[in-house]
Amino acid sequence: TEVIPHWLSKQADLAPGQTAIEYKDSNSITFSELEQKSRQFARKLAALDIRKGSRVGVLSGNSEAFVVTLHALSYLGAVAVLLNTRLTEAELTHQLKDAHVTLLLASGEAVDRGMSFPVKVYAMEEVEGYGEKEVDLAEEIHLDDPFTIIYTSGTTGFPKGVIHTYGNHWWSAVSSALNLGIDQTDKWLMAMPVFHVSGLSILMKSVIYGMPVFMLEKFDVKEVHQAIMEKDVTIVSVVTVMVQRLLQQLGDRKYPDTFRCMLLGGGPAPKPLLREAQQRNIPVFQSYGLTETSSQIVTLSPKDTLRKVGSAGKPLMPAQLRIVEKDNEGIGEIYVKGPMVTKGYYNNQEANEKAFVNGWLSTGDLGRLDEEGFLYVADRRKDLIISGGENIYPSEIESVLSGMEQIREVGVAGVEDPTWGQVPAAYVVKAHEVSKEEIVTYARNLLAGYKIPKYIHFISELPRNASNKIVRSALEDHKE
Ligand code: S0N
Ligand code: AMP
Ligand code: MG
Ligand code: MG
Ligand code: MG
Repeated sequence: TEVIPHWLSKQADLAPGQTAIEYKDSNSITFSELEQKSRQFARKLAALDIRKGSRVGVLSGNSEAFVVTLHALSYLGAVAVLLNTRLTEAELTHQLKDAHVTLLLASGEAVDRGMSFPVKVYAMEEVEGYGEKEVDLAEEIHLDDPFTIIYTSGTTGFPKGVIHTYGNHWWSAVSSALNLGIDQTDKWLMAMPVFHVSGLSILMKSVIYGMPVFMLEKFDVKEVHQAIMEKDVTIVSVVTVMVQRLLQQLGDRKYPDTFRCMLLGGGPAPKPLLREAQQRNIPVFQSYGLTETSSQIVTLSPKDTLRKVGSAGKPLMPAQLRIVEKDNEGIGEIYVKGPMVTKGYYNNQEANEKAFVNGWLSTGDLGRLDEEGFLYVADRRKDLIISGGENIYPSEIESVLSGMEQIREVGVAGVEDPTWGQVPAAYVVKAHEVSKEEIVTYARNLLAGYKIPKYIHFISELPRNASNKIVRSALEDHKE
């Protein structure tokens, strides 16, 4: 397996005084400081018996403590299981158990939510005060070793843990650089959550390129706007709803010429929005990627936006893409292959057997390639709802709501929403009297806020096909 020097130690050697992370209050930390803190924190974590191969849950929003924790785990060879802070206790517990997590590191804020978990929980801030244990820290990175696990939902069953090796992150960062280029003045704004690859991949690019990241705790439109206008940010990653908010915030003004890339991913983007951005000279790079591809794997550059509006572009240099089982319009399932693509889901042989065919990953997404090889993702998946960049599978909401005694059966489908793109609507067949409020209250305990159905309709029966499966596309027409 390929071996490289530990990337943070290397960066601390190559560019010790370079800024690694900058914050909105103008404070910052260099690669050399980040390396020292991370190594120190690694020795504190070693005292908690974290070692090579340990799977450690990390529940935190964007913060320096998160970045230090992540690198500290890499110095120990441990695997970081990154948890979405919007999830409920029930959802998190499932992921902790599925990933065989032995210990959870949580931000103070997450600890304050008072949830109880099946593993021991340590506040990251608290570990800060612990003593250090003398252990050997990794000097090298083996690219085939697993580094992170991020859960992503599937069409059926529970979410699956996507394993990213160091090599996946390495190749993702390199592929992106071969496309966007690296400029000595680059500063990447991170308002995307660290627990999605959209955010995590920015941290990986930072340490691999030696590039500063301007880190915000979360997406706040005023703060992001101000950072682009005044803080010499050159690149920002966004989802569609963020572009909408940013355009509104921008008003008649213009971004600085040094701002060179707004990397848009995580779901479809309405064509009028893309055209507006183009007209206003905003350098939007539309992209296609999945948690499984460690960040974007297909990207469209702004020079092609007008000609190819709605396309996600072409696969990055080391990536391949093909469309399988095309219909008469050329639309079929998107398969991808490349060194940034995960080698598999954690402890899930069934999902792995389904997802991989001769080294290709079947994405479950539908799309077509035009005559020049540009990808158009088709808007036809009825089993997946993307709300503000968060994925929601109807089956997950259906199985939770069916657990309610008053509900006989339930179907869930996405409906269009001007803010979030799509939101879930539930179509409920009652067994006993129940109100919409009671259903929402029940769901709140078990499902993240963005998964709570925005609409609930009571109907007398669900539309089903000949094989008795719910026809989700017919639910909206079945409303009474
Ligand atoms: C859009 C965000 C920021 C909205 O959150 P906001 O405004 O901060 O809300 P809160 O104040 O926290 O909550 C207020 C209420 O709003 C509800 N809510 C929050 N988010 C959503 C949502 N998405 N849908 C519906 N409702 C939402 C809350 O629940 C709360 O209501 P109550 O109190 O009733 O619960 C936030 O949603 C956000 O950060 N979204 C982005 C998530 C993301 O990163 N998605 C991308 C995942 N995909 C990937 O990582 C692969 C693709 C990829 O790598 C990529 C993607 C994009 C860009 C670049 C790349 C890349 O290639 O690198
Ligand atoms: P996740 O793995 O949770 O990050 O979600 C990835 C999913 O987002 C993909 O499987 C697609 O369904 C969707 N997606 C990503 N990029 C695009 C795009 N450009 N157009 C439409 N859907 C997209
Ligand atoms: Mg997914
Ligand atoms: Mg969210
Ligand atoms: Mg029931």
